[in-house]
Amino acid sequence: MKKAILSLMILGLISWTGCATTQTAHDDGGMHAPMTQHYEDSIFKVTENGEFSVEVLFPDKKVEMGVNNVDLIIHNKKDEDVTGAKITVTPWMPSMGHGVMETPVANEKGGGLYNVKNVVFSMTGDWELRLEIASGSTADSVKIPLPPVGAMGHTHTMKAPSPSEIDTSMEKTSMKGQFNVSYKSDVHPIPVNRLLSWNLDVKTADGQPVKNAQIKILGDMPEHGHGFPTEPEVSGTMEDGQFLVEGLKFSMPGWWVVTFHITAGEMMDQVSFNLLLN
Ligand SMILES: [Cu+2]
Repeated sequence: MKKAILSLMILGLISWTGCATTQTAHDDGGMHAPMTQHYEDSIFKVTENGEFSVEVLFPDKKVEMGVNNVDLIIHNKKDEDVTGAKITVTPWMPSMGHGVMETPVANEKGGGLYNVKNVVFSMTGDWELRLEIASGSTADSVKIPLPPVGAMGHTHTMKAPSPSEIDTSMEKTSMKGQFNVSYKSDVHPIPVNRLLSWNLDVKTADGQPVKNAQIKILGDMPEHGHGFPTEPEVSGTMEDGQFLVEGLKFSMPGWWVVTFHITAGEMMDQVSFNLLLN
């Protein structure tokens, strides 16, 4: 049983690709039906008294001996983001009955996301994260077993570039050079966790507005391997070359890539925009 859970978690860690799905958690005994796992690649656990759910993600795609970086996503009983929580994180090695000297610090990023730097695993083996979470008058704790530390040997091919290397321009030429595309968001700077509409401007390489294009949109968080929580749509042409994108929602801060696949007559091309959200 324990083995099965572990290998599930390892599978989860290895398959960093995939889309965001909202799944009902299987390990809550059905007692907290509204709590769901939001991210396919996370380790999901409900706290001891059922007050919170926690999802653990490793933004660096690895769990290894030494210093690790951990993202925690906290939801309450109603499956709402928990903001302003006080979180104590203790890396614990159950088999050895010890923790570590270094105390990791959780930094709130908004939208229920907390980043914990300096999570130190001082040796290889099986570790767990012990969390104490307090929000308002509610407090609860949870022990989250992690995939074996140091046994992964898995380096993910997609190394996240540093923010300074990411081109965040809002106007771009498509991959094959067929279109010049730019976007405008109805709310700017782009907020997290809010429904947005974009106005997409599509022109041919020589500057002519594009008529009757079919446009598909895809969202991705390369560091987390998940996409949009919603299904945004390009709802049609407003006038030649102007398209309305509705239902966009960025569920968390960080690096997002929004890709548009554009088909117009004989032309077919794609363009990706990078966004760094706070
Ligand atoms: Cu994410």
